[in-house]
Order: sequence, then C-alpha cells, then structure tokens
Amino acid sequence: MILDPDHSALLIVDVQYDFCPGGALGVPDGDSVIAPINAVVGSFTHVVATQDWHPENHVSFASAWEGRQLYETVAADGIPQVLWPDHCVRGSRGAALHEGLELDRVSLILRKGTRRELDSYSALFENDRSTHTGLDGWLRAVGVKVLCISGLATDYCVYFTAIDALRLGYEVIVLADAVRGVGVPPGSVARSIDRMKASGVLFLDSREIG
Ligand code: VGL
Ligand code: ZN
Repeated sequence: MILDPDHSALLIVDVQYDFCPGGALGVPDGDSVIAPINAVVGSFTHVVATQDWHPENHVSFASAWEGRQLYETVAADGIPQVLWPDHCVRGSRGAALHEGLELDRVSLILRKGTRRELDSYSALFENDRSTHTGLDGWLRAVGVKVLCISGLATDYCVYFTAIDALRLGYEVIVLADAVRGVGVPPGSVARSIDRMKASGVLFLDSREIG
C-alpha cells in the first residue's frame, strides 16, 4: 500500500444494481468495477460506500416532469438537472448495493439524493454545491486527508465528488480501472476525466495502490 492507511479512505460510489448493466440507468460495463474494488478494499482502514437513494417522483426523474424528454437538461430551482429514467428508488432492488462487492470493511454507508427537490451527485455536497451530506465532517473526524475514489458513474457522481473533494482540500485519487461512465451526453466521460486531471486529480490503477 503506497498510501498511509490512517490518513486515506476508499470511497465506493453508487455500485448499485440500477447503475449496472440491465439496471434502470445501466452504466456500460458498470459491474466490472467490482473486481478492482474488491482487490484493494483490504488495504484500507477507512472505507465508505455511497448509495443513490431517491424518493419516488424525484426531481431527477424525467417521469416527474410534464412534457420533458429523457436525458434533457432542465433548470430545477436554477440548478441544471439532467432528467434520468427512474432509478435507485429508496428500498428498491435497484437501489441495493451490488452483492458482489466485498462490504465487510465498509464502516460508513452514506445515502444521498434523499430529498425530492434537490439531487446530489457528489458524495460531499448536494447539487446546490453548498449543502453538506455530512461526509466531509466524518472524514475529517477520522483524520482522512487522501480520498481514493472508485465506482459509478465517472461523469456524474465520481466527477462531482472528486471536484468537491479537491475544493475541500483533500488529495484526490481516482482508481482508473475501478470507475465507469454513463456517457450521457456523448463525450461526457472523456470530458469529465480531462477536467478532473486538469483540476489536480491523480489517476492510478488499482494494482498501483493495492
Ligand atoms: C448518478 C445519474 C443520476 C451517478 C446518480 O451515480 O453517477 N448518475 N444519479
Ligand atoms: Zn440519481
């Protein structure tokens, strides 16, 4: 392990059935993040998993908007919102964490996107970019300074988590082989990776840290 285990955390973002192939918002090849995550999880003292966890009729669901199309971007209270298929409805099978994930080392499972009117891509802030989810407080309290991010989706929840973590002063590593993107709109995966790299995120393969 090249990282100091006392001051680093593995964050497993939204590895839920709805984001895996066959799910309501299936990320191409999404379940292939599981093997590299399981390969490194034993090296970390601090492991957090997040779960996208929406009420029915959530603001991010195209079905909640009259006359709007799937994947269209609208303004919800002035905040840009992509309209998704209904996904990760709290308590549903699609919202469950994938059972292939090795969860024994996870000490915190954080649910986000729980308010009907405000989405939360980032694990750190809701989409107004100022309402804390509480994760920053937890990470600080246990002494984490380096955040190692894995999971789904590269261009949404991973991306916003990484950018927010930099903004909060964490050192941020994205595990390149342990993330996959949704690719809506086309080009968004490459664009999000370019932006993360330009902002100071380090991309490493799981075998480089494990
Ligand atoms: C996500 C779209 C909608 C994600 C969550 O986990 O990246 N993407 N909700
Ligand atoms: Zn969502």
